[in-house]
Amino acid sequence: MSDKNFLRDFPILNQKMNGKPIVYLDNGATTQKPESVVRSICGYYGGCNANPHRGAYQLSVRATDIYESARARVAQFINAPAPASIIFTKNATESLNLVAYAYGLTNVGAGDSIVITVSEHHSNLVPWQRVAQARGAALEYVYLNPDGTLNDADIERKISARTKIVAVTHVSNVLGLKNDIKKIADKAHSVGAVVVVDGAQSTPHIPVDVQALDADFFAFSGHKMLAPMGIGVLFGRENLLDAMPPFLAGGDMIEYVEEQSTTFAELPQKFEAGTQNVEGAAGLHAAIDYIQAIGFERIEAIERRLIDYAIPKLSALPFIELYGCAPSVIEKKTGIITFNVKGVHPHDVSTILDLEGIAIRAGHHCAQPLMKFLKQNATCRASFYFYNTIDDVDRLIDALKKVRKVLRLEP
Ligand code: C6P
Repeated sequence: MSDKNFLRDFPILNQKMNGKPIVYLDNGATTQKPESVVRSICGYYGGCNANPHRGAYQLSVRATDIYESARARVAQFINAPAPASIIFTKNATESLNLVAYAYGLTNVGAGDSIVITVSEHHSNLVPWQRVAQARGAALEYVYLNPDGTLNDADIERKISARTKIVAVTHVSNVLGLKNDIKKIADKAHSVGAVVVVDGAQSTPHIPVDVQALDADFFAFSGHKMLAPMGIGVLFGRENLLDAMPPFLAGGDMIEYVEEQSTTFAELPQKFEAGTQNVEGAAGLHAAIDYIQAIGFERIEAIERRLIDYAIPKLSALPFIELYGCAPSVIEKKTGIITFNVKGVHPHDVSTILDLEGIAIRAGHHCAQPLMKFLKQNATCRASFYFYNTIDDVDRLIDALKKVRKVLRLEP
């Protein structure tokens, strides 16, 4: 299948914006959905909709089967040891909050430390600030080398006997660089800490094996990997999840309720209070089927080809500043390129590119401490997925050449 052929499955990408064929380069924010995913949602509502786990009638049994088979598919996709270790949430943010509140508040005390990196998305930062503040613990940051990679000496320094939790992103949503999770997990485990991995930007792009990574918790969102919005995943080691108190309380997460006390359901129901997003689970199942039919080898090769083509072209433009794109880090890079146009605010760049039909993200990318570390208020970000093409990169480059001219900074 040539790159172009994917577009048949994504009708949204075949339309025009401002009279020009759309070039969608904001896949780090959310990806587009193939028709098979849209069909899976319609199929669920057209033939199987009912409240799962509650009815003894056929439709409810069907809804339960769809929901639970999606869970089994997710477990297989990330090589989790059992479906019971997969908790459905609404997104990576909720998954990370679940760990912070249910594990963090219970296991972190005064004088302990939580270690995160300065490149975390706010979803893997603010919850830990809140836990640290609530418990009188220290929140310590691992900083970066000038090329954007994590500083190994700082990892060694910061993870200490006081550390109870190390929370780290698998791939930065700004720099697009992969972190060596196994190495960090080894260090964390050597001091008895658990490792929480934010997989929001890795799971769609590279194969994830939570056992090989030795992750204690691993969070991601469906919508960044072709699935609908509103479905997310938390993987947790069963012994840790078993020992944790529930996060949300209500229907379907209980075993028995007395007037003054409650016993809780087994995993995974203990962490899934209230009516769940069955349509989202069906869509996530279809999304995984689609991704696995392509294969990560192919997805990675396509993104690498785009990056290898785009970075030298961007570097050759004297008015472009790139972040996290040095030759020394290219091997660690996924399909995210972050840059600025000298003298132009990223929001203006994005608006001018939009006039050319090109969608990129501009702003702080929910990573303000990283922006500060990079000494930038904001940046532009082009993020690719397998359906992007070399033509898309050419359109981006051509449009960027116009930006400073439109603003009369250049003749
Ligand atoms: N980053 C981006 O444009 P949610 O919103 O819960 O699905 O994902 C949160 C999240 C957590 N971690 C990382 C590394 C992320 O990139 C994101 C979402 C989007 O970069 C929206 S801010």
